[in-house]
Amino acid sequence: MRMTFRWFGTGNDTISLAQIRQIPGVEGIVWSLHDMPAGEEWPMEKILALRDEAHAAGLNIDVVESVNIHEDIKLGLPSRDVYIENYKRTLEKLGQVGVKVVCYNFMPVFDWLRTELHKEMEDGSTALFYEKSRIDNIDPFELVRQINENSELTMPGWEPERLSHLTALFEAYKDVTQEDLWENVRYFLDEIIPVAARNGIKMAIHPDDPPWPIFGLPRIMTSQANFRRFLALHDSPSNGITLCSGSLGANPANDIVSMIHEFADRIPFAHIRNVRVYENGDFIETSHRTQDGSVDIAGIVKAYHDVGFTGYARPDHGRHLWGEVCRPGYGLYDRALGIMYLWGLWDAAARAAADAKAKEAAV
Ligand code: DNO
Repeated sequence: MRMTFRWFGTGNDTISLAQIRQIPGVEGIVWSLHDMPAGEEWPMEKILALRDEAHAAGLNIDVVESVNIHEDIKLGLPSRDVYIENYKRTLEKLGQVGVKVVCYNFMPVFDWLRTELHKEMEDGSTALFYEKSRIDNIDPFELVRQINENSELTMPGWEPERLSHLTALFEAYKDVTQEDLWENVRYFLDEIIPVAARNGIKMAIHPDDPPWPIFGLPRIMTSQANFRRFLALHDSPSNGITLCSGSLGANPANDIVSMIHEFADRIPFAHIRNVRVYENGDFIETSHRTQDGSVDIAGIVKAYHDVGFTGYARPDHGRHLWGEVCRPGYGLYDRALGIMYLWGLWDAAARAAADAKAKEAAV
Protein backbone atom coordinates (compact mmCIF):
# COMPACT_ATOMS: atom_id res chain seq x y z
CA MET A 1 0.00 0.00 0.00
CA ARG A 2 1.49 3.31 -1.09
CA MET A 3 0.08 6.22 0.91
CA THR A 4 -0.88 9.51 -0.72
CA PHE A 5 -2.72 12.69 0.27
CA ARG A 6 -5.05 14.81 -1.84
CA TRP A 7 -3.80 18.36 -2.41
CA PHE A 8 -5.57 21.10 -4.35
CA GLY A 9 -2.57 23.28 -5.20
CA THR A 10 -0.90 26.45 -3.94
CA GLY A 11 -3.47 29.16 -3.33
CA ASN A 12 -6.26 26.63 -3.66
CA ASP A 13 -5.69 24.63 -0.48
CA THR A 14 -5.24 25.54 3.18
CA ILE A 15 -2.60 22.83 3.59
CA SER A 16 1.04 23.09 2.52
CA LEU A 17 3.23 20.46 0.91
CA ALA A 18 5.61 20.79 3.86
CA GLN A 19 2.80 19.74 6.20
CA ILE A 20 1.87 16.78 4.02
CA ARG A 21 5.50 15.66 3.94
CA GLN A 22 5.46 15.28 7.74
CA ILE A 23 2.57 12.80 7.84
CA PRO A 24 4.19 9.37 8.36
CA GLY A 25 4.48 7.20 5.28
CA VAL A 26 3.03 9.66 2.77
CA GLU A 27 5.01 9.54 -0.46
CA GLY A 28 2.93 11.50 -2.91
CA ILE A 29 0.19 13.99 -3.56
CA VAL A 30 -3.03 13.26 -5.38
CA TRP A 31 -3.43 16.25 -7.67
CA SER A 32 -5.15 17.83 -10.61
CA LEU A 33 -5.07 21.06 -12.57
CA HIS A 34 -8.20 22.33 -10.89
CA ASP A 35 -8.52 25.39 -13.11
CA MET A 36 -8.78 23.34 -16.32
CA PRO A 37 -12.36 23.00 -17.58
CA ALA A 38 -13.47 19.44 -18.38
CA GLY A 39 -12.70 18.56 -21.98
CA GLU A 40 -9.65 20.79 -22.49
CA GLU A 41 -6.15 19.54 -23.17
CA TRP A 42 -3.82 20.20 -20.23
CA PRO A 43 -0.83 22.45 -21.02
CA MET A 44 2.57 20.83 -20.43
CA GLU A 45 3.97 23.96 -18.69
CA LYS A 46 1.35 23.71 -15.97
CA ILE A 47 1.96 19.99 -15.50
CA LEU A 48 5.71 20.55 -15.25
CA ALA A 49 5.32 23.42 -12.79
CA LEU A 50 3.21 21.23 -10.52
CA ARG A 51 5.67 18.37 -10.82
CA ASP A 52 8.63 20.58 -9.91
CA GLU A 53 6.81 22.02 -6.92
CA ALA A 54 5.90 18.57 -5.59
CA HIS A 55 9.32 17.08 -6.21
CA ALA A 56 11.00 20.01 -4.44
CA ALA A 57 8.89 19.12 -1.41
CA GLY A 58 9.94 15.46 -1.62
CA LEU A 59 6.57 14.16 -2.86
CA ASN A 60 5.70 12.21 -6.00
CA ILE A 61 2.91 13.02 -8.49
CA ASP A 62 2.01 9.45 -9.44
CA VAL A 63 -1.74 9.86 -8.96
CA VAL A 64 -4.02 12.37 -10.67
CA GLU A 65 -7.58 12.94 -9.38
CA SER A 66 -9.26 13.81 -11.63
CA VAL A 67 -9.05 14.40 -15.34
CA ASN A 68 -12.74 15.22 -15.65
CA ILE A 69 -14.92 13.93 -18.45
CA HIS A 70 -16.81 16.44 -20.59
CA GLU A 71 -20.59 16.05 -20.36
CA ASP A 72 -20.81 15.51 -24.15
CA ILE A 73 -18.88 12.26 -23.67
CA LYS A 74 -21.29 11.08 -20.98
CA LEU A 75 -24.22 12.16 -23.15
CA GLY A 76 -22.78 10.40 -26.21
CA LEU A 77 -23.05 13.47 -28.46
CA PRO A 78 -21.16 13.62 -31.78
CA SER A 79 -19.02 16.44 -30.36
CA ARG A 80 -17.54 13.94 -27.87
CA ASP A 81 -14.77 12.94 -30.29
CA VAL A 82 -13.03 16.31 -29.96
CA TYR A 83 -13.05 16.04 -26.17
CA ILE A 84 -11.85 12.43 -26.30
CA GLU A 85 -8.91 13.50 -28.50
CA ASN A 86 -8.04 16.19 -25.94
CA TYR A 87 -8.24 13.58 -23.19
CA LYS A 88 -5.79 11.35 -25.07
CA ARG A 89 -3.30 14.21 -25.50
CA THR A 90 -3.55 14.94 -21.77
CA LEU A 91 -2.90 11.27 -20.94
CA GLU A 92 0.17 11.24 -23.18
CA LYS A 93 1.60 14.23 -21.35
CA LEU A 94 0.82 12.74 -17.95
CA GLY A 95 2.55 9.52 -19.00
CA GLN A 96 5.63 11.52 -20.00
CA VAL A 97 6.00 12.97 -16.50
CA GLY A 98 5.58 9.56 -14.87
CA VAL A 99 1.94 9.62 -13.76
CA LYS A 100 0.77 6.06 -13.04
CA VAL A 101 -2.91 6.39 -12.14
CA VAL A 102 -5.69 8.68 -13.38
CA CYS A 103 -8.89 8.77 -11.33
CA TYR A 104 -12.10 9.99 -12.98
CA ASN A 105 -15.84 9.52 -12.68
CA PHE A 106 -18.77 9.08 -15.03
CA MET A 107 -21.53 10.77 -13.00
CA PRO A 108 -23.95 12.92 -15.01
CA VAL A 109 -23.95 16.63 -14.01
CA PHE A 110 -23.09 16.28 -10.33
CA ASP A 111 -20.04 14.78 -8.73
CA TRP A 112 -20.44 13.92 -5.03
CA LEU A 113 -23.52 15.20 -3.27
CA ARG A 114 -24.24 16.23 0.33
CA THR A 115 -26.93 18.34 1.96
CA GLU A 116 -24.74 19.83 4.70
CA LEU A 117 -21.04 20.54 4.74
CA HIS A 118 -20.68 21.30 8.46
CA LYS A 119 -23.08 19.10 10.40
CA GLU A 120 -22.19 19.27 14.06
CA MET A 121 -21.38 15.93 15.70
CA GLU A 122 -21.72 14.96 19.39
CA ASP A 123 -18.06 15.76 20.07
CA GLY A 124 -18.25 19.28 18.61
CA SER A 125 -16.46 18.48 15.34
CA THR A 126 -18.33 18.96 12.07
CA ALA A 127 -18.68 16.67 9.08
CA LEU A 128 -20.29 16.20 5.69
CA PHE A 129 -23.87 14.99 5.92
CA TYR A 130 -26.45 13.57 3.50
CA GLU A 131 -30.10 13.87 4.41
CA LYS A 132 -32.03 11.56 2.14
CA SER A 133 -35.50 13.08 2.49
CA ARG A 134 -34.08 16.52 1.67
CA ILE A 135 -32.56 15.29 -1.59
CA ASP A 136 -35.73 13.42 -2.43
CA ASN A 137 -37.75 16.60 -1.97
CA ILE A 138 -35.52 19.49 -2.97
CA ASP A 139 -35.23 21.19 -6.32
CA PRO A 140 -31.61 20.65 -7.49
CA PHE A 141 -31.28 24.34 -8.41
CA GLU A 142 -32.12 25.35 -4.87
CA LEU A 143 -29.61 22.86 -3.46
CA VAL A 144 -26.83 24.21 -5.67
CA ARG A 145 -27.69 27.76 -4.59
CA GLN A 146 -27.49 26.79 -0.92
CA ILE A 147 -24.23 24.86 -1.28
CA ASN A 148 -22.53 27.68 -3.14
CA GLU A 149 -23.73 30.21 -0.60
CA ASN A 150 -22.40 28.32 2.40
CA SER A 151 -19.08 27.08 1.15
CA GLU A 152 -15.95 29.20 1.30
CA LEU A 153 -14.05 26.98 -1.08
CA THR A 154 -16.14 25.06 -3.56
CA MET A 155 -16.21 21.28 -3.44
CA PRO A 156 -14.50 19.48 -6.32
CA GLY A 157 -17.11 18.87 -8.98
CA TRP A 158 -19.23 21.74 -7.69
CA GLU A 159 -17.42 24.59 -9.37
CA PRO A 160 -19.88 27.44 -10.14
CA GLU A 161 -18.66 27.51 -13.76
CA ARG A 162 -19.70 23.90 -14.28
CA LEU A 163 -23.06 24.35 -12.63
CA SER A 164 -24.02 27.49 -14.49
CA HIS A 165 -25.38 25.37 -17.32
CA LEU A 166 -27.64 23.34 -15.08
CA THR A 167 -30.90 23.93 -16.95
CA ALA A 168 -29.44 22.92 -20.30
CA LEU A 169 -27.80 19.87 -18.74
CA PHE A 170 -31.00 18.58 -17.19
CA GLU A 171 -32.72 19.03 -20.53
CA ALA A 172 -29.93 17.14 -22.33
CA TYR A 173 -30.12 14.19 -19.93
CA LYS A 174 -33.92 13.96 -20.09
CA ASP A 175 -33.95 10.87 -22.29
CA VAL A 176 -30.62 9.33 -21.30
CA THR A 177 -31.10 5.93 -19.65
CA GLN A 178 -28.71 3.84 -17.60
CA GLU A 179 -28.16 1.62 -20.66
CA ASP A 180 -27.25 4.71 -22.70
CA LEU A 181 -24.69 5.61 -20.06
CA TRP A 182 -23.22 2.08 -20.27
CA GLU A 183 -22.94 2.46 -24.03
CA ASN A 184 -21.29 5.87 -23.69
CA VAL A 185 -18.76 4.69 -21.14
CA ARG A 186 -17.91 1.72 -23.37
CA TYR A 187 -17.25 4.07 -26.29
CA PHE A 188 -15.00 6.19 -24.07
CA LEU A 189 -13.04 3.16 -22.80
CA ASP A 190 -12.50 1.77 -26.30
CA GLU A 191 -10.85 5.04 -27.27
CA ILE A 192 -8.95 5.81 -24.08
CA ILE A 193 -7.70 2.54 -22.60
CA PRO A 194 -5.23 1.67 -25.40
CA VAL A 195 -3.71 5.16 -25.08
CA ALA A 196 -3.49 4.87 -21.30
CA ALA A 197 -1.85 1.44 -21.61
CA ARG A 198 0.73 2.71 -24.11
CA ASN A 199 1.61 5.53 -21.72
CA GLY A 200 1.97 3.40 -18.58
CA ILE A 201 -1.21 4.73 -17.01
CA LYS A 202 -3.96 2.87 -15.17
CA MET A 203 -7.36 4.53 -15.47
CA ALA A 204 -9.38 4.21 -12.24
CA ILE A 205 -13.07 5.05 -12.34
CA HIS A 206 -14.56 6.35 -9.08
CA PRO A 207 -17.88 5.01 -7.77
CA ASP A 208 -20.90 7.28 -7.87
CA ASP A 209 -21.38 9.14 -4.61
CA PRO A 210 -23.95 8.42 -3.27
CA PRO A 211 -24.28 5.12 -5.14
CA TRP A 212 -27.83 5.58 -6.44
CA PRO A 213 -29.56 7.78 -9.05
CA ILE A 214 -30.32 11.35 -7.92
CA PHE A 215 -32.72 13.95 -9.32
CA GLY A 216 -33.77 11.45 -11.97
CA LEU A 217 -30.24 11.38 -13.46
CA PRO A 218 -28.86 7.91 -14.22
CA ARG A 219 -25.92 6.54 -12.22
CA ILE A 220 -24.19 3.23 -12.95
CA MET A 221 -21.02 2.87 -10.85
CA THR A 222 -22.93 1.80 -7.78
CA SER A 223 -22.47 -1.90 -6.92
CA GLN A 224 -20.28 -5.00 -7.15
CA ALA A 225 -22.31 -6.37 -10.06
CA ASN A 226 -21.96 -3.12 -11.97
CA PHE A 227 -18.20 -2.91 -11.37
CA ARG A 228 -17.94 -6.49 -12.67
CA ARG A 229 -19.80 -5.42 -15.82
CA PHE A 230 -17.63 -2.31 -16.13
CA LEU A 231 -14.32 -4.20 -15.89
CA ALA A 232 -15.51 -6.72 -18.48
CA LEU A 233 -16.17 -3.89 -20.97
CA HIS A 234 -12.45 -3.59 -21.49
CA ASP A 235 -10.34 -6.39 -20.08
CA SER A 236 -7.05 -4.58 -19.54
CA PRO A 237 -4.99 -3.77 -16.43
CA SER A 238 -5.29 -0.14 -17.57
CA ASN A 239 -9.05 -0.29 -17.08
CA GLY A 240 -9.40 -0.23 -13.31
CA ILE A 241 -11.36 1.24 -10.44
CA THR A 242 -10.84 3.64 -7.56
CA LEU A 243 -12.42 1.60 -4.81
CA CYS A 244 -13.95 4.22 -2.52
CA SER A 245 -15.17 2.63 0.70
CA GLY A 246 -17.09 5.72 1.75
CA SER A 247 -19.03 6.20 -1.47
CA LEU A 248 -19.97 2.54 -1.79
CA GLY A 249 -20.41 2.20 1.98
CA ALA A 250 -23.38 4.60 1.95
CA ASN A 251 -25.36 1.61 0.70
CA PRO A 252 -25.11 -1.13 3.38
CA ALA A 253 -25.82 -3.77 0.70
CA ASN A 254 -22.33 -3.17 -0.75
CA ASP A 255 -19.80 -5.72 0.59
CA ILE A 256 -16.51 -3.89 0.13
CA VAL A 257 -14.31 -6.68 1.50
CA SER A 258 -15.80 -9.00 -1.10
CA MET A 259 -15.11 -6.40 -3.83
CA ILE A 260 -11.45 -6.15 -2.78
CA HIS A 261 -11.08 -9.92 -3.09
CA GLU A 262 -12.90 -10.10 -6.43
CA PHE A 263 -11.31 -7.07 -8.13
CA ALA A 264 -7.88 -7.09 -6.40
CA ASP A 265 -5.67 -6.73 -9.48
CA ARG A 266 -7.94 -4.09 -11.01
CA ILE A 267 -7.76 -1.64 -8.08
CA PRO A 268 -4.85 0.73 -8.67
CA PHE A 269 -6.22 3.28 -6.20
CA ALA A 270 -8.06 2.94 -2.87
CA HIS A 271 -10.02 5.69 -1.14
CA ILE A 272 -10.51 4.64 2.47
CA ARG A 273 -13.03 6.33 4.74
CA ASN A 274 -15.95 5.56 7.02
CA VAL A 275 -19.60 6.67 7.06
CA ARG A 276 -22.33 6.12 9.62
CA VAL A 277 -25.50 5.09 7.82
CA TYR A 278 -28.88 5.59 9.51
CA GLU A 279 -32.01 3.53 9.02
CA ASN A 280 -33.79 6.32 7.14
CA GLY A 281 -31.02 6.42 4.52
CA ASP A 282 -29.18 9.48 5.88
CA PHE A 283 -25.43 9.21 6.36
CA ILE A 284 -22.64 11.23 7.95
CA GLU A 285 -18.89 11.02 7.39
CA THR A 286 -17.24 9.92 10.64
CA SER A 287 -13.65 9.38 11.72
CA HIS A 288 -11.87 6.53 9.96
CA ARG A 289 -12.12 4.27 13.02
CA THR A 290 -14.24 1.16 12.42
CA GLN A 291 -16.31 1.56 15.60
CA ASP A 292 -17.27 5.14 14.69
CA GLY A 293 -19.19 4.29 11.53
CA SER A 294 -20.97 1.56 9.59
CA VAL A 295 -18.08 0.55 7.32
CA ASP A 296 -15.68 -2.20 8.41
CA ILE A 297 -12.44 -0.27 7.88
CA ALA A 298 -10.42 -2.85 9.85
CA GLY A 299 -11.76 -5.64 7.62
CA ILE A 300 -11.09 -3.56 4.50
CA VAL A 301 -7.45 -2.85 5.33
CA LYS A 302 -6.91 -6.50 6.26
CA ALA A 303 -8.45 -7.52 2.92
CA TYR A 304 -6.05 -5.20 1.07
CA HIS A 305 -3.19 -6.77 2.99
CA ASP A 306 -4.43 -10.30 2.30
CA VAL A 307 -4.60 -9.73 -1.47
CA GLY A 308 -1.08 -8.24 -1.47
CA PHE A 309 -2.25 -4.75 -2.44
CA THR A 310 0.60 -2.71 -3.92
CA GLY A 311 -1.51 0.15 -5.29
CA TYR A 312 -1.98 3.70 -4.04
CA ALA A 313 -4.27 4.63 -1.18
CA ARG A 314 -5.44 7.83 0.41
CA PRO A 315 -7.50 8.66 3.44
CA ASP A 316 -10.68 10.23 2.21
CA HIS A 317 -12.83 12.97 3.64
CA GLY A 318 -12.27 13.81 7.26
CA ARG A 319 -14.24 15.73 9.84
CA HIS A 320 -13.33 19.34 10.62
CA LEU A 321 -11.50 19.31 13.97
CA TRP A 322 -9.94 21.71 16.44
CA GLY A 323 -11.37 24.76 14.72
CA GLU A 324 -9.63 24.07 11.44
CA VAL A 325 -10.83 26.14 8.50
CA CYS A 326 -10.41 24.12 5.34
CA ARG A 327 -12.06 22.76 2.22
CA PRO A 328 -15.13 20.75 3.26
CA GLY A 329 -13.91 17.22 4.02
CA TYR A 330 -10.30 18.04 3.19
CA GLY A 331 -8.69 19.28 6.38
CA LEU A 332 -5.28 18.27 7.62
CA TYR A 333 -6.00 16.91 11.09
CA ASP A 334 -8.62 14.24 10.60
CA ARG A 335 -7.08 12.92 7.42
CA ALA A 336 -3.67 12.69 9.13
CA LEU A 337 -5.28 10.83 12.04
CA GLY A 338 -6.96 8.59 9.47
CA ILE A 339 -3.63 7.76 7.88
CA MET A 340 -2.18 6.71 11.22
CA TYR A 341 -5.19 4.45 11.82
CA LEU A 342 -4.78 2.89 8.37
CA TRP A 343 -1.08 2.29 8.96
CA GLY A 344 -1.85 0.79 12.37
CA LEU A 345 -4.24 -1.70 10.81
CA TRP A 346 -1.85 -2.42 7.96
CA ASP A 347 1.18 -2.95 10.20
CA ALA A 348 -0.81 -5.19 12.53
CA ALA A 349 -1.94 -7.29 9.55
CA ALA A 350 1.66 -7.49 8.29
CA ARG A 351 2.93 -8.52 11.72
CA ALA A 352 0.23 -11.18 12.11
CA ALA A 353 1.08 -12.61 8.69
CA ALA A 354 4.82 -12.65 9.48
CA ASP A 355 4.23 -14.32 12.85
CA ALA A 356 2.01 -16.96 11.26
CA LYS A 357 4.69 -17.69 8.67
CA ALA A 358 7.42 -17.98 11.31
CA LYS A 359 5.26 -20.34 13.32
CA GLU A 360 4.68 -22.50 10.27
CA ALA A 361 8.39 -22.60 9.51
CA ALA A 362 9.18 -23.66 13.09
CA VAL A 363 6.89 -26.70 12.93
C1 DNO B 1 -14.86 13.82 -3.42
C2 DNO B 1 -14.12 12.99 -4.36
C3 DNO B 1 -14.73 13.02 -5.75
C4 DNO B 1 -13.78 12.32 -6.71
C5 DNO B 1 -14.30 12.26 -8.12
C6 DNO B 1 -13.38 11.42 -8.97
O1 DNO B 1 -14.32 14.23 -2.46
O2 DNO B 1 -13.97 11.70 -3.90
O3 DNO B 1 -14.94 14.34 -6.14
O4 DNO B 1 -12.59 13.03 -6.74
O5 DNO B 1 -15.56 11.73 -8.16
O6 DNO B 1 -13.46 11.84 -10.28
